[in-house]
Amino acid sequence: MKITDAKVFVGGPGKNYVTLKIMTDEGVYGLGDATLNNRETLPAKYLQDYLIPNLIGMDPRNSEDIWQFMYRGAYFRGGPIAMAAYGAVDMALWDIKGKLANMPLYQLFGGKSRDGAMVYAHATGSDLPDLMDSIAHYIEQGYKALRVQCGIPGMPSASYAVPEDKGQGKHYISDFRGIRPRVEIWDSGLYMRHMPGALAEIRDRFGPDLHILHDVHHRLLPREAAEFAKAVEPVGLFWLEDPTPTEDQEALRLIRQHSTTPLAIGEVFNSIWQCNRLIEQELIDYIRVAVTYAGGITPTKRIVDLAGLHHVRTGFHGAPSHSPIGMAAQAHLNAWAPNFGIQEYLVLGTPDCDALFPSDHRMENGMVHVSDAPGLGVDFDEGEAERYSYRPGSHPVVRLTDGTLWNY
Ligand code: GCO
Ligand code: MG
Repeated sequence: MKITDAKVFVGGPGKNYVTLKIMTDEGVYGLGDATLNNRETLPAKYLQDYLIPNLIGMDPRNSEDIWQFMYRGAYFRGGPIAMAAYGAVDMALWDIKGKLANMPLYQLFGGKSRDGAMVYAHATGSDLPDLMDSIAHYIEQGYKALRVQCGIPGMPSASYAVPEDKGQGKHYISDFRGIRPRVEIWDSGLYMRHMPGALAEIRDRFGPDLHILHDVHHRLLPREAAEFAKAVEPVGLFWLEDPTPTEDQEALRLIRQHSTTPLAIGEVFNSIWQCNRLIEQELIDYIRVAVTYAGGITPTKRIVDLAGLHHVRTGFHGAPSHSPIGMAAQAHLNAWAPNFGIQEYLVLGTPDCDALFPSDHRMENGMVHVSDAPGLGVDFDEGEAERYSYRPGSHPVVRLTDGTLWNY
């Protein structure tokens, strides 16, 4: 069996999804996702210029050897762009394998460990009362877990993932006004004074059963993060996410020494080598990698297995920028993983997105139920894809009140 051709598409409804389609001489094709938010053209180029010319003629069933060829075979290997490109190839090869076996992917991993995988959505508000309304709205829809973010009184501009005005969503995932980023102003002191009390009020209002998550988005210093994690202990968070920038992993030890608040890290990691120590030393509770830019199913499954040895559970990244193809790969891992924790899930549900990526993965009452179709269980409509093309976008940049550049 041979790979005969492969194509890359960039675009989608309100997103620049990077979709790979690998064709074979037996007519079976596989789909993969290389979407790297706001850098989408780069994994696409890596696929077109370097990977696809090498893949043609290879046996698509040898997904392990092909992964090693892409990773070890590249002298300058790894990094988010290359890993997103390898990830798309790896997903597409697993898709082909599942279709050849006539089995959904979770069966190839070891079968189902659960009927539905709990997900969380993003509740957000320009201020605390606005956030309370957003939480109530999601609870009505059956969500059991919510990430909660709100505007901070006195903050010179809206902060991470928070709308400027009451009742509005916010396009913080991509700002398609162009390649030059907007600037957000950040003050850690204001945040530290407001947010623990806000989280406590949320707990009081919604009771003990709601799983409350909160994302600091890499903005605190290690000592501040330790203080924050300790202050929010009585709230009983499901997790506190990215309290500090991820490069300095010793910071997690300081936070751990001062608090039992569960910690979730890893949405920007693209390799097991970036999280193996954090996992082995049990400095985190949830690993947040995404199957797309962690290099695909093959390496992500290794991370999940390592995590399982150390009581670390999964909480795969699933920001709105993720394509239904990457989310489908995660749905299969979530159905199987003995150490599944939760899944961030915001992608499906718009008619345009469903038309581009038809699938029967189902979301009901805050749980994802994985498709039983062979392979990934998601398709790609090339006719629909013609409606879309790449639009340049950017994340905001963050500055402190004195102008110093900070972590977005
Ligand atoms: C999350 C993330 C995202 C990121 C986004 C950047 O927890 O979902 O922090 O919201 O900001 O993925 O592209
Ligand atoms: Mg996050």
